[in-house]
Amino acid sequence: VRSIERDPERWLANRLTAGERERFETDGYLLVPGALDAGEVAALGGAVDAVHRRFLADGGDPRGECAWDDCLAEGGPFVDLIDHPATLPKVWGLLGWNISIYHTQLNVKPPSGKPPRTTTFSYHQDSGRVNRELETDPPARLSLKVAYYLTDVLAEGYGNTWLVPGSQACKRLPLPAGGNGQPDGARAILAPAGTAMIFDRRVWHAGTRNWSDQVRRVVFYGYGYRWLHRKDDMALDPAAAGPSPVRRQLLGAGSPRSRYAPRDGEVPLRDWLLEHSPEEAL
Ligand SMILES: O=C(O)CCC(=O)C(=O)O
Repeated sequence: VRSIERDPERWLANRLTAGERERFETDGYLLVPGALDAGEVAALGGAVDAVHRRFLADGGDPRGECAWDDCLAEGGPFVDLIDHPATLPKVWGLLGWNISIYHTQLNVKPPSGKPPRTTTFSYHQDSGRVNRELETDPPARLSLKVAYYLTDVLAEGYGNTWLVPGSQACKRLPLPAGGNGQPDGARAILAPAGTAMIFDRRVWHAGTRNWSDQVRRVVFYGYGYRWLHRKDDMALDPAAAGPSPVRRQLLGAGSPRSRYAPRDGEVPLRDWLLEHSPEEAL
């Protein structure tokens, strides 16, 4: 079994570069092309479809969006996304080591069968009440999400994520008058299957209707500080994730006090960085 402890080079090879940091800080997101190989895309696609079949069997709309929280609890190929070598080094590069997963979601958008519309999409910053209850302006970053694209989204109209680059500094987003058209600077994310998109929770973004004839499948993994309360039940049996201490950290292991005031040896990712990439262990 692959693990960061056994095979550190696979993770070290993908550390955040200065250019990637600058792009993330400027735009509020970062694309990681080829994060998943074809085998991973196929395995995850199959696992997503299995959940989608349950959604349909429970009366879900075959043309509607299926947004299924805590997909990590399904186990199988979702487990390897906890600490994926293509993305985890970017996540710790951006947030540091005192992190864990707070939320996962799989998202299936079948062809809606509807004609395209020019109505303004539903832009939001992630984390609901956080945006009202944090009084700072600009808002605090706190968390980010990694979106893994499991189908090609190569043009507009395919149920793309839309976002406004640079808007992570904004408490409010000016919207076009009359509810028509998209805000200044908004763009559709285009990505072949296997791409990961890492985005700041504060960047204003929107899910959109799928007007194409192809299903869109995406899986989201959210990472935040260990002192944040998680959003999901996170029902995965930790034993199913194997013995990796870093994985266990990312699943939420550790004492409540260690989330705020970790002592030496209490945060496995910090210990790992101290050994392998000490400048990132600060
Ligand atoms: O489905 C999408 O592309 C966007 C989802 C979204 O709005 C979110 O993750 O908060």
